[in-house]
Amino acid sequence: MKVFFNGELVDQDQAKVSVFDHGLLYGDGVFEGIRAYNGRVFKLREHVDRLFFSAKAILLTIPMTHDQVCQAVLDTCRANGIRDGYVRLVVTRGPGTLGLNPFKCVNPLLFVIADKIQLYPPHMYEDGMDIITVATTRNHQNAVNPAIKSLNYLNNILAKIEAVNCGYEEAIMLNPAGYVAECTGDNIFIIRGNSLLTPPLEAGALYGITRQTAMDIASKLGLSVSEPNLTRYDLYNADECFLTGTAAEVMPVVKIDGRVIGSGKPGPVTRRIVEHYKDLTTSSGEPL
Ligand code: PXG
Repeated sequence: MKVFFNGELVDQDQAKVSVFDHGLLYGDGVFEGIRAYNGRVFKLREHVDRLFFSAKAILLTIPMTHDQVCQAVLDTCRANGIRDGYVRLVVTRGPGTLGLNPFKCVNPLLFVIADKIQLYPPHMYEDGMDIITVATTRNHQNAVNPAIKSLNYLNNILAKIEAVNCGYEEAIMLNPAGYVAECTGDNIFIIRGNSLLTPPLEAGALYGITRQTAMDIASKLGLSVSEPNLTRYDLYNADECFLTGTAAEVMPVVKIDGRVIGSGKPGPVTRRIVEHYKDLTTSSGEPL
């Protein structure tokens, strides 16, 4: 496998990160997870935009232009013959001293891995997922703002541990005010009548690329789309529920905290959104 590393494509065993890299020592860096479908990289510009916004928020200078980063993603996919796959794009603060000060790191590191991913068992896309709310709250926006897709994912990992320990694949995280924020690696949506609802970004949701795509699809289908604060009561009493993420795609949810959602099967509106999402992923994107 070829990895784009420090400006060039190298063999994977040449792609080695220093133990002094602050990405490793402190989780100081940002990343993106991007998908390729049918020989096209889906929503590449949107992902690279978000990478630059995350980097700006942590005062990290990406050592390449926006266009160069897009090109590096395409080159890495091509070098590995990827037509359907998953890209991990990472920028770390780079090697520095054994101290927090990021200004002592002078060479940020950018690398791109193009590989495969299977996040959830395939039957869950048919049967729907059963999820729970966990005790770990989403980071406060004045701590590590959840809008930053940083290498510091411990907040989400702690929630994931709770979910997996209880036998679940995914968990709902509330924000410090008690409203629904999102899941550990996915955004959350409910359908109520003709309305699609999802927590606002300020509730602690990541600006998900799939989230935006689902909202666009729902508008085209004639649903009213809004972003109100949601409580668990709203989730329990929804007609339908689903999760979105680049890796997860659109995942129906049929049970939350033991409460059956709607009919207990993936709902008709969710199924239509899934179909439209599949059409979009296979017909749009930057060609490889
Ligand atoms: N919320 C969080 C916290 C995420 O990390 C999403 C929502 C969905 O965003 P997109 O833009 O992908 O629609 C994410 C992204 C994994 C994994 O291995 C998950 C994500 C990214 C990379 C890896 O579970 N989720």
